[in-house]
Amino acid sequence: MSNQQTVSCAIALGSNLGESQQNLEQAISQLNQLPEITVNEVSSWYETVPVGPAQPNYLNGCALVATSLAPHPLLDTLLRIETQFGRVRQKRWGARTLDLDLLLYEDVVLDTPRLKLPHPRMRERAFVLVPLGEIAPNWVDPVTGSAIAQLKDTIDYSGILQQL
Ligand code: A4P
Ligand code: MG
Repeated sequence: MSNQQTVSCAIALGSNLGESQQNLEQAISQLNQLPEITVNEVSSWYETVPVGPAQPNYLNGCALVATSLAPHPLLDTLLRIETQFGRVRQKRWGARTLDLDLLLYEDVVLDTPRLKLPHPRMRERAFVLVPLGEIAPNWVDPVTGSAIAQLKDTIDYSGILQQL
């Protein structure tokens, strides 16, 4: 990625089907192998209670990356990697081998049919804010003006079962 302008992004990872920890770790290494993406930080993995319909517990985590990709091409890259892991979209909020969500792209605020930034549900979710708070506590959410560490203080942590 030398000589290219890069931006900082936060990505959420989740899996509750198959070998979840292996899926998450392989997804990180696939991201890092792309010339347009460098993974700079990865949180711990957390076992979490599913939000939404009954399904197996999740493993969740977050990563900070530098990328030369614009927001939509970055989303396309994340969706492509999900598909490589055999993810089949059945129902919304259903079980999945790999979910990669784009949480933050610098301080960009975007509301398009395919991509919303920051991720619209990140502020209410312990399975996002706990791992993100580990690696980016001072990142300010451009919508609320609150740092991740502050947002983290406003939520219920009971869905976080253990830190691996
Ligand atoms: N999309 C729009 N904005 C974004 C963004 N910032 N990042 C669009 C990623 N995608 C974004 O996503 C549906 C579409 O959202 C994408 O095609 C993209 O164009 P999806 O991954 O197919 O569907 P989904 O993940 O089932 O739905 P959604 O609404 O993204 O669900 P969430 O909010 O991601 O929740 N419980 C625990 N404990 N841990 C989890 O990780 N995840 C979910 C899914 C539910 N419960 C969970 C967990
Ligand atoms: Mg998703």
